[in-house]
Amino acid sequence: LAGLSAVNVMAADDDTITVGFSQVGAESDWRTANTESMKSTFSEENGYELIFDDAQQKQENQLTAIRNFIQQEVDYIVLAPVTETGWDTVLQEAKDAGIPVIIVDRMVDVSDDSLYTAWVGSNFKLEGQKAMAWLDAYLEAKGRGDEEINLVDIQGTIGASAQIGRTEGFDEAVEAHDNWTTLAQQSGEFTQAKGQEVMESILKQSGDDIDVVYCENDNEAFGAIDAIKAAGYEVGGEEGQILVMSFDTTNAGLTQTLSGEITCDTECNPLHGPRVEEIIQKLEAGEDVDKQAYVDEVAFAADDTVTKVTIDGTDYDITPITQEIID
Ligand code: GYE
Repeated sequence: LAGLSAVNVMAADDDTITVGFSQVGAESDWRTANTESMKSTFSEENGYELIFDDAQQKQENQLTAIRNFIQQEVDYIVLAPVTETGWDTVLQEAKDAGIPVIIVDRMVDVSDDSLYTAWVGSNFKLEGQKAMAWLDAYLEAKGRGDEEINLVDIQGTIGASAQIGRTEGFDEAVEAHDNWTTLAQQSGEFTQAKGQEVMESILKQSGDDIDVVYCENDNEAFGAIDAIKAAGYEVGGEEGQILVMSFDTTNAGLTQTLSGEITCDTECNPLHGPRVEEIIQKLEAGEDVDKQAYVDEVAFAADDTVTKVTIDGTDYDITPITQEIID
């Protein structure tokens, strides 16, 4: 019996898949949910050993983490890259070591696509386009379609796919409207503290002129809303108020949408653990995997003024938020 159980233990050990995960940091609620999804998926009881590294939003820390994973001869490297560029050398090292790399969430911009095996994440540009199409339809429905509208963009971490795509969606929509003007465009680094700080300084310069604040994630929106209220302005979707938009649809973000402080919150799904696991299981079985896979996402609004937008011929629902959806 003793011998048998020893064999069983050995067999279990051999089956264990070691995954090194280089995570961006813990800058936002979205990120926390993403980390939890990865940790609960790649658990011991599911047959994995997860080596988790938090890079504190610094690429140099991610480079070190990946090199450590290579040295530890992990079976798979999973990378949530802070920015898009600067990965060629280290990914070549992983490739030379024969370790498959799966990119998750944000994208990498590499000269040679064979430097990673697969990517899964969101279409950040489409998120931005949906949000701005909602704004366009919303202002139109409120009879403000021809009014001069002044916008502020609190950007994410500069160079991150989530920032690049959402900023592109914003810029293109502003360019398409003669009566829309960008008053300020500055990074809030995807954090509440920086979102608040940036908003405070923009309010000092041009508080009375701001119509819309486009925050590139929920945590920035929380900080911006605090700053707006502290400066004596009202947030909301009516004329005379500052309309706040956001991304991520975290619990707290949707709660602020329900209260009307965020007027539109566009979804960005953080639950990538099972998606990455599916890729790994397919690779284990010798099956092909998609090189790139986008997650389907929706958007929520404080009310039902606009319930649908159309982008490049495709319709997207905008759902009025309710407490049941948050629960
Ligand atoms: O929107 C933000 C987080 O890359 C999609 O990173 C992610 C973004 C997310 O800090 O909250």
